Amino acid sequence: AAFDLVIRNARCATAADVFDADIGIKGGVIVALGKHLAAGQREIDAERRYVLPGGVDGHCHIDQPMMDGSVMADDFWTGTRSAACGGNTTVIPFASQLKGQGLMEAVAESHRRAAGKAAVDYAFHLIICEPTEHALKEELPQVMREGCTSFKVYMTYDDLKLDDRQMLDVLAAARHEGAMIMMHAENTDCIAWLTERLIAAGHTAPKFHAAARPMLVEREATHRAIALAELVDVPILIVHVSGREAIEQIRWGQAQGLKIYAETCPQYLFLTADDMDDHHGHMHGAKCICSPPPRDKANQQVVWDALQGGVFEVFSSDHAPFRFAGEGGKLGAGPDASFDKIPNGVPGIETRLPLLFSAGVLEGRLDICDFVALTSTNVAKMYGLYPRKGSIAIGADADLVIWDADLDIEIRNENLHHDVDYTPYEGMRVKAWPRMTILRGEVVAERGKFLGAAGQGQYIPCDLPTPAKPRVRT
Ligand code: DUC
Ligand code: ZN
Ligand code: ZN
Ligand code: ZN
Repeated sequence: AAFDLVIRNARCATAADVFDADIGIKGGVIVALGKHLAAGQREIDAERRYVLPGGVDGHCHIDQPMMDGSVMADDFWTGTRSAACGGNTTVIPFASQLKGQGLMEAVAESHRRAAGKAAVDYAFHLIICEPTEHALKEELPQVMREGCTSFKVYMTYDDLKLDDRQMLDVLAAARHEGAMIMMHAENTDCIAWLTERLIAAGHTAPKFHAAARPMLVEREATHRAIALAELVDVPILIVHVSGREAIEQIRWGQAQGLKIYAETCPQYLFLTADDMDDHHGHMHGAKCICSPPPRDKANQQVVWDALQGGVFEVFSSDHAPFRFAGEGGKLGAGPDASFDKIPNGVPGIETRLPLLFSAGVLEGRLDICDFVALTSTNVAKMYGLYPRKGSIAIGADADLVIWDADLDIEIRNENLHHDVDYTPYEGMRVKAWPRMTILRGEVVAERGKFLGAAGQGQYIPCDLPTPAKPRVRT
């Protein structure tokens, strides 16, 4: 046969175009696009369903070493199996520097954790918490040569936070080396001050997490992040943007001509602060604790508007797999744990794409090309994986998802493939779900069933990300 696999009658959608074609695949790569392609060893009839580039989840946490006693429920096997069933073919979780640890060692540790387990392709970002001169001058260039070209830095969390001076050092190193910086923007002193006062007043329930991190806290830090990036003249990406006030700052920075990229996540479109309230059951609000917190209903619309308006470059899950019950999970500090002792983050690696496809594309809020851009193409570009990932093109990896878009499915945790004991989206209905996920020409998931194997996913070193290039100024 001319091809290993031919997908017939595909309604292909990329970030730029929609076209009907057969897709010819050989050696795991797309080698032909056209009508009436010759026979393949295997043939799949897409029956004119949408066929999109596999999702690239550019922000997820899988088996990440933690310093606070919390434990991630998903390892690279369960996390990537869940990703595959949700229409993803590449994930970019975080390696994380622990205090006293070198950058090379931090990345090596994550390679060990992933080895032989991944069901989809993966790359790594690296969290930097000790930006010493040695780390930035010697080690950072070294980890970049090994394919880790994006770094996350935090303005809050005692174990991770950098002050503004350290931030400038990291930004300058990123500019020098061509790395992408992902910024967690929340004002740490405001959070600490508010948290102390809330707890002193006896306000320890999960819902007070939102009161300890109001939009102002994110707005101030977002503005500061933009100012620091401007001072150094380097692009940055502001991750998990929750709502109106941060969005206003980002729009402002973008209007100045600064390269300020932004990411948002399903929790800011589909959850609200009310989901942290106790009336959903004692401590059940802990399930929706993430930072920044979800805001109110009106704010969800502001995030939709910004998605439509081009403020956001990427849409990621921020999958943070902490179990509700058990050690290291949401209630690891006790059945009545104070909100500030509950690990932050919600799971969502499998539900990211179905939620956005359904509420975005099928309900007319996003066109299909924008969906592909936000969830795959722009992510691949942002982190140096394009054009191997993120497109349907000759020479690209045959990472493809055939979508069912005429369903009526209720999201239930028992049908998901992560190892978390809940989903914050339990009971929500979606009309779309991946019918088939294809990784480099191999079917790895079909209609909610995982068909691949641990170890099938490969490490993909990232190139220098083009969007990280400083502005050209004359
Ligand atoms: N930041 C993340 O990136 N993910 C989960 C929680 C957080 O604060
Ligand atoms: Zn963060
Ligand atoms: Zn409620
Ligand atoms: Zn995260």
